[in-house]
Amino acid sequence: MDRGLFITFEGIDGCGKSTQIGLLTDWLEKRKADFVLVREPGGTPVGEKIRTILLDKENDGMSPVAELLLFEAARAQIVSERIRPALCEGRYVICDRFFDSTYAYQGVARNLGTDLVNGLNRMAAGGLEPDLTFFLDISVDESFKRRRSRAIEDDRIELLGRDFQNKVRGGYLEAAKASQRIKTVDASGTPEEIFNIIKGYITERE
Ligand code: T5A
Repeated sequence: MDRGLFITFEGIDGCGKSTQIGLLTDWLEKRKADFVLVREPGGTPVGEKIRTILLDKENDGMSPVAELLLFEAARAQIVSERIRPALCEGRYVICDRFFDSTYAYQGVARNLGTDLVNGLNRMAAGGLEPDLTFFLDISVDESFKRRRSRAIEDDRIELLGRDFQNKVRGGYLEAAKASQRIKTVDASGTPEEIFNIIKGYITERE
């Protein structure tokens, strides 16, 4: 392979991405693999400022188009500043959310249109695509149960509620149907069961 492996994690809010990313980075560390871990929105000084604006529940009057463009702006920055350089150095890049989030949240759930979002995604990512994407699929009921078990307050997007999360899930299912890159993983099991499936896909791809 002439560049590192680019792996992204996706799913509705509270699906268990952070938990799986923690297991993956522990596994990569044990294998002494060289990796970079980033998140979207965020991952750069500019991107983290944009993240604060996007998730602040005081900003409940933000227009859906402004929201879309802010996610894309943060993405353009992280791709040029962190992701592309790391991949060119042959490192693994693990990214907590990437452009499939914009497809599902803004393109489908916000109803801004998937063609428009696909075009902006390509522009912001400069044509870069993940090698492997894990869509951690759980029901909205289960995600709400998991979110209640955390001791943190809901952010602006989490406050949009169950119907919104159901639409997001529909967007992911639609994206996964159309792409070989996206692996739908049943995320209702234990963290270890889920990680075994993920590890299998990565080993197969290396
Ligand atoms: N967004 C993002 C857009 O709208 N468009 C975009 O383009 C992008 C990039 C970002 C928000 O922005 C939106 C999507 C989001 O709303 P985020 O930081 O990614 O925010 O927010 P979340 O997806 O909500 O991430 P969280 O960190 O809150 O949740 P995780 O990482 O999915 O879940 P995790 O691992 O923290 O687990 C949640 C709880 O469940 C437990 C954990 O211990 C924890 O308590 N848990 C399990 N319990 C039982 N069984 C398992 N297998 C479990 N796995 C985890």
